[in-house]
This record gives sequence, C-alpha cells and structure tokens, in this order.
Amino acid sequence: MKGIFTALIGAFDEQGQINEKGLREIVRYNIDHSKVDGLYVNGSTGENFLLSTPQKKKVFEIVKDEAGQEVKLIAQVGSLNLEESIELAKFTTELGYDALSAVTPFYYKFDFEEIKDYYNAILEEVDNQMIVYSIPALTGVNMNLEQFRELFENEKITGVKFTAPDFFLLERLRHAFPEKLIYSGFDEMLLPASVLGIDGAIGSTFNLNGVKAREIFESAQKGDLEKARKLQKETNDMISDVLSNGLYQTIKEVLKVRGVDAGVCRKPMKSATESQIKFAAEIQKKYFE
Ligand code: NGF
Repeated sequence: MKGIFTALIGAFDEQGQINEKGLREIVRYNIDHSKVDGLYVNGSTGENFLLSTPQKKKVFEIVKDEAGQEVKLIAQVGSLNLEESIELAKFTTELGYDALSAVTPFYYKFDFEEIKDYYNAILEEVDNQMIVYSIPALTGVNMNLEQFRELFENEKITGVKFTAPDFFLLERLRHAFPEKLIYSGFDEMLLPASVLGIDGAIGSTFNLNGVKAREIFESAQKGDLEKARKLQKETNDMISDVLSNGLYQTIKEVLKVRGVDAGVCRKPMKSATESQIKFAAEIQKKYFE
C-alpha cells in the first residue's frame, strides 16, 4: 500500500452522466503511462460529493473492472450520511478494494467523539482497512496528535491521507506511529513530506504528472535532495499554472490533449471555457513536450 496513488479525476458527459469509456481511459493512462502504484477512487478529485449513491457505485465498479489486480485501489466512501458510507464500504470491500478511506464528516461542527464514532461504525460493518482522509481546509476539522492516537487505537484504521500544510504535526505523527501508513495529500509539498518519511502520496495532479511525482518521492527517499528540489520546482511551476486556470477543468483538458477522453465537470462545477481550454493546451506544451 506504499507509493504514488493518483486521486482519480472523474469523467462526465454534458448531461452529468458518467462517461464510462473516458473513465476507463483515465484508469489505463494512470496505470500504463504514469505507472502509479495505486488509485484513490471517488475522492475530491473524482467530484464524489456531487454524485448520487448509484453513480458512486458505478464509478467503483468501472474502475475495479478496468484496473483488476494491476494496482492497489483505495475507495473513498466518506459521506455525511453514515448509512451511505457503510453501504459503500460494504460494496467496495466486496468488489475487492484494498482499502477504504473516509473524509472526516464536515459541514456540521461534529465533536471528536462523533468523528471517532463515525469511523468505528463504518469499520464494525466491514472487514477492511481504513485510511482517514484529513483535509482541514475543506472540512474545517483539525485533529491533533492525541486525537489521531485515539482513532488509531482501532487497528483497522491503518493510516491517514494528510492533506494539510502542517509539517510539525506531520513529523509528530510519523514519529509517534511508525507502523501506520501516512500519505501526503498536497502535491506541491511532496518533497518536504517525503523528507519527513511519509509512506506515499495521493494527489490530483498525478493524473498528469505521476512519473515526476515518483521521481520526487524516490529522490528524497534516497537523499538526493538536489535532484528532488529541482523536480519539485518544475512541478510547482506546472501546479501554479494548473491552479490558476482551474484545477479539475485543467486536468481534464490536458488529458484530452493527450487523447484521454476525460469529459467535463459535473454541475454545479463549471466546465472549461474556451480560454481555459487554450491555456490547458499551452500547459501541456510548456511542461510536458
Ligand atoms: O484537490 C484537492 C483539494 N486536493 C488534492 C488531493 O489532496 C485530493 C491535491 O492533490 C485528493 O486526493 C482527492 O481527490 O480526494 C491538490 O489538488 C493538489 O495538491 C493541488 O493543490 O484541496
């Protein structure tokens, strides 16, 4: 379960339906071209929170059918509807997903006991491991070291996807829990997170840049910091342009330039405008050709 995991981008048609052919192409591109170690399915990047339960299930099925046993698969099943989380956890475990992940419950100001109960309730129902998805900037949920310790008391909670720029907490977690899986979630901070000894990374821009992400991770692990810094700088130039042009729209449009039918974003997200499409083509030329 270690290494580079792509947070899989979603593929939808103009009506907001799943573009199955496009989704299969995205899976193949990540496996065959980028050679990532695994896929993180129905995360933020997959526009998960815009999908109905049947649509989430369809994505899980298509990805598993296309990827088979070729790479590790993590199913993000977190939801404000706990019953839906449990249903998806059972569904993906039966499909053969290697691990579950669930975003910390958000919107309402849940206290820590409620958050802990949510994870334990999901895990009581399935025989699978869980990677906590911590992304405080989007959820407002900031957990401290002691709270992670309490979550990790459940042996089925085997790790965390740590999407926060808090390197003090990341170091404390690494030191305190050497046996747990720690994945970095911000691609632009992959190098400093790698230096602190993460087990892997899960990122949206790996849909475009998985090969270089691996090089950054492995160079840092080998102690070749000069090379890792150069690669992270090049990567961050690219990420800055992608973010300035609209993250998900740009990832999809760059993939289309490469012949991968990544479709459009699902409403209420806007699809790419003509000028975003044009800049995406420039990003492809500038950084990848
Ligand atoms: O897209 C976001 C939201 N974060 C992703 C990643 O943490 C999301 C990150 O790769 C993810 O893994 C998921 O799909 O659930 C950023 O897009 C990237 O570092 C650019 O900022 O913040």
